[in-house]
Amino acid sequence: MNRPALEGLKLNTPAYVQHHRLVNWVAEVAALTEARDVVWCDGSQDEYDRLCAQLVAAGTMKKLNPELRPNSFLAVSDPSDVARVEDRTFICSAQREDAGPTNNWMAPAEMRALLQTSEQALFKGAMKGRTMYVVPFSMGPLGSHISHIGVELTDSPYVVISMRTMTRMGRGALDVLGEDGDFVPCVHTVGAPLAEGQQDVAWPCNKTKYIVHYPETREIWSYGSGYGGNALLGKKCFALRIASNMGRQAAAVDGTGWLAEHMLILGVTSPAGKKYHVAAAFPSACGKTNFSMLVPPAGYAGWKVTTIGDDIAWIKPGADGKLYAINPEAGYFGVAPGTNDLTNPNCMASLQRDTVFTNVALTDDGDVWWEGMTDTPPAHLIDWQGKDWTPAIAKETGAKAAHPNARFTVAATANPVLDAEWDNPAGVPIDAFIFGGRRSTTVPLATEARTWAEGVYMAATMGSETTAAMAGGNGAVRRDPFAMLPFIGYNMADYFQHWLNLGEQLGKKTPTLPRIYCVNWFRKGADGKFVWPGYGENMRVLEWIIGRLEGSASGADNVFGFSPRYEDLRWDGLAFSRAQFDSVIGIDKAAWQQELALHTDLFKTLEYHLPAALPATQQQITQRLSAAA
Ligand code: SAT
Ligand code: MN
Repeated sequence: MNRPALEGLKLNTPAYVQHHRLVNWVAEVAALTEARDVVWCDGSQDEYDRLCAQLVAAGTMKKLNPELRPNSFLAVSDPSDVARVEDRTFICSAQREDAGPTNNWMAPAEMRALLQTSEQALFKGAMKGRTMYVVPFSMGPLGSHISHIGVELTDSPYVVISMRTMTRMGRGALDVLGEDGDFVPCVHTVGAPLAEGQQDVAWPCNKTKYIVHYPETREIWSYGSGYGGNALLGKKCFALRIASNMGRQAAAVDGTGWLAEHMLILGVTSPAGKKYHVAAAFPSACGKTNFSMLVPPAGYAGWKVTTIGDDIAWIKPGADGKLYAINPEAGYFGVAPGTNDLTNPNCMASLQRDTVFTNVALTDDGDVWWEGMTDTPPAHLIDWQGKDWTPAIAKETGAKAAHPNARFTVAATANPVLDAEWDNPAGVPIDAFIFGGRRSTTVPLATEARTWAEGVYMAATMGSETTAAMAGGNGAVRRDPFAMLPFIGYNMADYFQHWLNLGEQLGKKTPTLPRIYCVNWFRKGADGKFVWPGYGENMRVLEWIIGRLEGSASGADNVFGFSPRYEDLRWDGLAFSRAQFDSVIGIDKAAWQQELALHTDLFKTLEYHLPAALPATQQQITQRLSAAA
C-alpha cells in the first residue's frame, strides 16, 4: 500500500463510524485511487440537495421547471455511456468453470493486476482531482434477515444521488453494520482523473470499461462508466451477481439457500379480498415496471394490483416451507420511452416530481419528453444529445428525441399503488412465478408448468429478442434463461440445479410449491403488429393464474404445459376474437421443432453440470410434439 499518500489524506471519518475494517478499506482505496478528498454520505435530504446543486453547477444535470416538474432534474450522459456493457462484465471466480460459459471470466490474480496491483493498474490514480464518496447502503429493509449491506466508494456524485433513491442509503445502513458487520465492498470510478487545473466535462467516463465481480471475496470493482447498472453497484452487480452467489453458497449451510432473481414482485387482490403475491422475471426493457404497476381494465372492478418491486427479488424459504420475497431496492430505475398514461398511468403519476431523468429530451418550457409519452410530439425539443429536434427532423433523419434506454430514477414511495407490505422485513409469501420473454412467434400467451421441474425447464430455455437496455441490443432472439443471462454470478447450469434442489427441499416441507408459468405478451401477426393488447389487459392472464391457484380455472394440456382455452379467460370489456386468441396461444409444430433444436444448442453450451432433469423434460416435450397432429 502507498503509505505516504495514506498519511497525507484526511479520511474525514465521522465520529459515528466505528467499523475499523470499513475505515481501513476506505483508506486503502483512497490511497490507491489518489482521491482528492473523502466524503462520507449520511443519506440526508440536505446532502442530496447539495449534491444536486453541485451536479447542476457542473453541467451534468439541468434543473427542470419547478412548476411543471418540482424538484426534478435531467441528466445527459456521454453518447458512449448509455447502457450496460455485457462484453465488459466479468465474473472472476477462482475456477473458470464456476463462472460458466455464459459469463466473461478472467483469473482473479490477472484481473487484480490489471485493475489494482500492477504498475499500470487502472484504479491507480483513477480518482485524482475528484472526491471519493463513501456510500453505505442496505439492499432490503434495514435490519431484515433477508437484507444485506454494501458500501460503494465512488467518484461520481450522480451515482451518490441515484443510490440514495435506489437503496436505503446513509447512516441507517452503518447503524446496522455496527462495529464488525459484514458488507459487500463496491468500488466505482468513472475513470477520468483530473490533472491540476484541468476543466471537467459534464459526464466524465472512460472508453475502457470493466465491470468486475469476485464471487469468492464478494467484491465489486467497476471502472469507466457512470451509467445505470454499470455504476449503481447495489443493483445488478450486488443484488443479482453477488447475491446469486450468496444464495447458492447458503445452500451448503442450510440445505436450501435462497434466490436472487431478476423479478418484479406484485400483490394482486381479488374482489373477494384474497391477496396473492406473484414474482415475475422478464429481461430488461420488457415491461417489468409496467406489469408491477398494472391497472386492471374495465370489467375488473374490485381487483387491485400493488407493487412490491419492479426489477429484483430476494427470496428466502421460511420455516413453513413457503418462499418469502423482499424487494432489495428502494426506487425504480425504469425505461422512459413508451411509458405514458395508457401503458402505465401509475408510473406517470410517480414521475410528477422528485425524479431524475437521464437521456430523455428537454421541452422548451423546461419539462421532459420521450418517444411514446404523447401521441403528438412537441413542436420543438432539445434531444438527449443537446441538439435541436423537431418532428420534421425526426422524419428526415430518424433521430430519437430520447435515447431508447433513457431512464427515470424515482423513489418507490412515489408510486400510488405501492403495496403496504413493500417495506416489510419479513417479505411477502410467493404464490406463483411467471417467466416471460419477448418473442414475436412460437411461445404461447400463457402456459402453466405441470411440475416444478417443467417450470424450471421453461425458465431455463426462455428466449428473448434483445433490447436497448444492453449496449448493441438489436432485436435478435437469444436464450436468456430466467431473464438472468447478463446477471447470474456463477455457472448457469449450477443455477438451474440450485432451482431444482430448492424445489425438492421445499417439497418436503409443504404440499404446495409456488406454481410456475411462462407468458409471452409479444406475439406479432402477419402485419408485424402485436396481437395481444398487453399492459392492463395482462390482468386477464393474471386472473387465470389466480383461478388456477384457487382451483377454479381450467385449460388444456399442450406439448409444453397447460394453457387456457378461449373460454377459460374472461373477455368483458375487450374485443378479442377466438381467431386472435388462437394466434397468440397456438403451438406451431414446425416452429417448435426449431425451438427445441435451439434448446439443444443451449444445453450443449451448458453441458458442464447440466442437470439431467432438463434434457429429460425436453425429451418428453419432443415425444408429445411428434405425437401431436
Ligand atoms: O442494468 S440497468 O440497471 O442499467 C437496467 C437494466 O438493464 O435492467
Ligand atoms: Mn432489470
